[in-house]
Amino acid sequence: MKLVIGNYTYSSWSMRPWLLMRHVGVDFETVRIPLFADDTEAMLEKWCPAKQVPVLHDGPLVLWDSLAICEYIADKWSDAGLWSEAAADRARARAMCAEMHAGFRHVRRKMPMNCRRTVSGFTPDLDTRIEINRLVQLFEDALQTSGGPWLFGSFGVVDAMFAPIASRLTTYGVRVPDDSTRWIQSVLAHPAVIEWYQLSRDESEVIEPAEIADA
Ligand SMILES: N[C@@H](CCC(=O)N[C@@H](CS)C(=O)NCC(=O)O)C(=O)O
Repeated sequence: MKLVIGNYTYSSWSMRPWLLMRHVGVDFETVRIPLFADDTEAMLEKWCPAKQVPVLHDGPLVLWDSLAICEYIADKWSDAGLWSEAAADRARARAMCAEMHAGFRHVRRKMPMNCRRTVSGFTPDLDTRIEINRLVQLFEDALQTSGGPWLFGSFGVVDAMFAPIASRLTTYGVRVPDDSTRWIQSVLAHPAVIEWYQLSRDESEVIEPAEIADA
């Protein structure tokens, strides 16, 4: 299998399936396409039908969307328990993933993922604050129902889908309630996340729009 991704530092959609695949122990090769570089267009043309990352190549199968890749891994490694056993929990986790996949556009635009640094003095604007509050509500509800340490008890697709949010909240120094803080700490301590951050630190590309200035 080959997983085509963007920059470790900035590509939050790439991070999600990559973490899940590392977590499960899938044997795969990473193809990295640095975004906004001279050869990005040609590389996307070669590997990515929708000209976006991530893309999974598994033999003849080409899957061009982060959530679809996570679903495929959860199906193929069904023993890994990447979705909750109980139908109601599974449905709630899927609703959270769908909300993440389709929403939080202010958080995504104004708090770009940046695994290489922290930003001091960041103050979210009102739209971003409203979305952060919604994220916290989702985390607190899931964690209080499951008892943690992961959103639905054990690590699953939903934790991988929200892992870049844990990264962003840390980068921008956003304070959240205790249960959410503990979940963020668990995400940052996950071996796959530690490896991703190390690979990010090894990168040298800088994408200026994703570099928010300290206040
Ligand atoms: N819905 C897609 C979104 C993927 C996406 O927006 N990827 C960004 C990088 S994180 C990208 O490929 N940008 C390059 C471009 O649009 O030219 C998914 O979830 O996989």
